[in-house]
Amino acid sequence: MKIDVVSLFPSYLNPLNLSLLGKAQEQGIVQIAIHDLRDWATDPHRNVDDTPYGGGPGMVMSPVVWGEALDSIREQAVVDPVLIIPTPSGQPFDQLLAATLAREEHLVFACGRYEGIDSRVGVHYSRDERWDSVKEVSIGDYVLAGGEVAALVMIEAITRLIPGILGNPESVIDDSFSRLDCLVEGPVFTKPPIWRELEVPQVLRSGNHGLVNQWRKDQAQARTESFRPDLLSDRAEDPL
Ligand code: 6GU
Repeated sequence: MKIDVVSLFPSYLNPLNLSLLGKAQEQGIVQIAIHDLRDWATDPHRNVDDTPYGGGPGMVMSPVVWGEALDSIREQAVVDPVLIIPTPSGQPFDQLLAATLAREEHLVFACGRYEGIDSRVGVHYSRDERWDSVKEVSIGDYVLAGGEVAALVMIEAITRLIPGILGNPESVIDDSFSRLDCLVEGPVFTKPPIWRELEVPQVLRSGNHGLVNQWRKDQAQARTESFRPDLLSDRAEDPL
């Protein structure tokens, strides 16, 4: 998978070279390129934003600069990329969307700052048949200062679903939100069996796999009921 990220603060994306993703890049499973949006600014001050039409606070990022950046990335591409625009007003990012995007060959993240990117950018590229699709995506109900951290979150969630990236493919299947029953996961324990007077539940040390599985299901159900009742009412389908 090829991933391009365009940002005014390229060093925000440095963590992509660490850990699992760093290894995946060395192995050639994923190729990540970070681009500085300002490289495509053409005016003498290399501005990338301007005041909003209709008034109001803050600045809006220029469609002209974004157009140059995204066209030039498309020129280098070998397949039609998916354009992802992180924004708190987008569709919710969830495990189903992560799994869908994990099957794509080329993703381009356009990270906005300030009050966001001129809305015509998304409209233009969704009409451009040289792009597979455009998705405006939010990672949750809160506002970040820019799209960079949201892109990091999405890239981590997406790439760990690519075959060959995780050491143990089974650990993907068992994660919260990816199981058949769409529950969050229950508690986990390791040695020692007693730590600061807290004991690991006896059933987990019983060696009875049937009892262990039933206990884990019950725990997952209880935890979901208390923290995420919305997951139980939606009956969301299995993403994998
Ligand atoms: Cl994708 N971007 C920003 N700036 N804030 C957010 C977000 C994205 N998702 C939640 N809050």
